[in-house]
Amino acid sequence: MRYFCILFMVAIALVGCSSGSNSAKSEKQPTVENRVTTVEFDADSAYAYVQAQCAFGPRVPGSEAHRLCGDYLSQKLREHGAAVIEQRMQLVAFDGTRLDCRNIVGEYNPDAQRRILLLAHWDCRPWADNDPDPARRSQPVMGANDGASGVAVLLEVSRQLASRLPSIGVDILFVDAEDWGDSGGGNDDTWALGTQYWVANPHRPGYRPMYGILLDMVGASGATFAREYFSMYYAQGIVDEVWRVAAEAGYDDYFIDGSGGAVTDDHVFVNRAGIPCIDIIDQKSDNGTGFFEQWHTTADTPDMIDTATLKAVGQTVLNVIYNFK
Ligand code: AHN
Ligand code: ZN
Repeated sequence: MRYFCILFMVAIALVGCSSGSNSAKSEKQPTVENRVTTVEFDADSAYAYVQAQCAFGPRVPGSEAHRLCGDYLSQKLREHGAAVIEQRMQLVAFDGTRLDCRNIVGEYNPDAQRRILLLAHWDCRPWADNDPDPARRSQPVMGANDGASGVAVLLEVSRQLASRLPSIGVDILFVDAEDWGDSGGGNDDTWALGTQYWVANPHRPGYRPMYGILLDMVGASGATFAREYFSMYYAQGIVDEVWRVAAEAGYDDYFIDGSGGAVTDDHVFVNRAGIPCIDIIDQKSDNGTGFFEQWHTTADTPDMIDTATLKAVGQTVLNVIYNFK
């Protein structure tokens, strides 16, 4: 009798569950092929990581804010269960400045053969040379969007990885000294110095992930991620897959179908080293700079970050990781 009662209660519970979820469900039933992950990207948590970075001040290489924020990023990755490797190096900028720099890697499943690389630059540009006010152009940028947004999304991704380890290996790479480049000189190699160093000195000899995903300026309100030119040139299959996963989750207003301009960004140097790497980057064709309105100005501050944009990018990255076949 007792067994019967238990069975009866289980049956009631099951009926209750299925009818409850059915009532809110749309016509389309998920199939095994297109089921999405249950791992939820928390955009409020990501936003808090933007604020935390900006609270140090502009993370310009050589500054106290830079040093303290580097420690903070390493510590967060460790807290989130990653094995952390730091690269410390001195790099020489195009203007001759010696920069004390640090690349930070957080590894998940370090022994897995099949790996994905996720990267973002964590440094800030030392000059807001695009500021409308000439008096402010020698001040550093806060880099809430240009820098902190990509790092924040990846910190939240790392927090989720800690709670549910994926089947593949994941490496989160925070690169330094992306933004000390020469905006007038036409020399692309003055940008992405931290990534150029990492390519020449990988954190593990012979490091070969299947592909990389770079996040750059992924927090502005109304952001759109067109298919960036170098990403398509080197890694079209990855662009197609990531944009498909984004659309499947309902983020096709962000991950638009159009082709974007060519951006000299960290991914270019990763691609040149033979690792296919795409750039998820907000481009604006109606703006003189090609980027968001506050790009390389003193107005690149946390108030212009939109959690809906962080969510679109972060959830897409998580779905790519957990639905890897
Ligand atoms: C150039 O403007 C040459 N590259 C843009 C890369 C960049 C700057 N990303 C963030 N800040
Ligand atoms: Zn920049």
